[in-house]
Amino acid sequence: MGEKPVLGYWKVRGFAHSIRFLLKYLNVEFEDKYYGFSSPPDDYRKEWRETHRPTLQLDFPNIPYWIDGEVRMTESIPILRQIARKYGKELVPSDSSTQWRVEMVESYIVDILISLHRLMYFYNDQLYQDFLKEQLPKFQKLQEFIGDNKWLLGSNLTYLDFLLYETLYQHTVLKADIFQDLPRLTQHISEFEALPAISNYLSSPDFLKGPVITPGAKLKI
Ligand SMILES: N[C@@H](CCC(=O)N[C@@H](CS)C(=O)NCC(=O)O)C(=O)O
Repeated sequence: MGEKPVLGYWKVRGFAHSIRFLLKYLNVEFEDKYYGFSSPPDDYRKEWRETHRPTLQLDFPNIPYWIDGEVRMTESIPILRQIARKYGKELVPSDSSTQWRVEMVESYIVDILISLHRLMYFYNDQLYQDFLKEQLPKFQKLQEFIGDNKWLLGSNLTYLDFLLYETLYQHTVLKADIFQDLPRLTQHISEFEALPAISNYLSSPDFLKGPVITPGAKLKI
């Protein structure tokens, strides 16, 4: 038996939680390696950067990282895809003629998630108001895109539902009623949470409920 794969990330949800949900859903045994915040809050990256980052033999050292046998990689979305391809092929749409749709929506959701993180890092009231004004129409478009589908891309759950769920969830931590006029998105959250493997994980002692973001952010949620 080889060593267990390792997912390395801060002890926050951030860019890693969709990956953690995917691994738990697929029942992959892995080490969920947390990097804590033992350095002073204004320099919380110090220990990771000086002690761990240089030793991991990663092409582009960063976190989250994923080490699984020969695979030593960073970049959260490629990690999500890699895990789905290796452990959950049924979660990867296989119709190459619609691959463009999959990649388009993936990129669209990543932008939404990054905008949220940027807001938290540079937070002020004006930015928050502007953020809501820009973000809500994007969610409206996502709701239209899902339409009557059971899941984001159709009747089958895909790896992108993991990314969508986590992106939606993090926005509800920012503003609990953010999706009050977008019932299809609220429904996606509850249906995802009701998947047996996800519901078990959510109530297990392993599950990290928060925080969403690292201590470097102005808005600490
Ligand atoms: N594009 C990368 C971004 C990764 C990233 O920004 N990591 C942040 C936390 S979310 C970090 O603190 N990295 C540690 C470092 O820069 O050493 C991804 O999607 O994984």
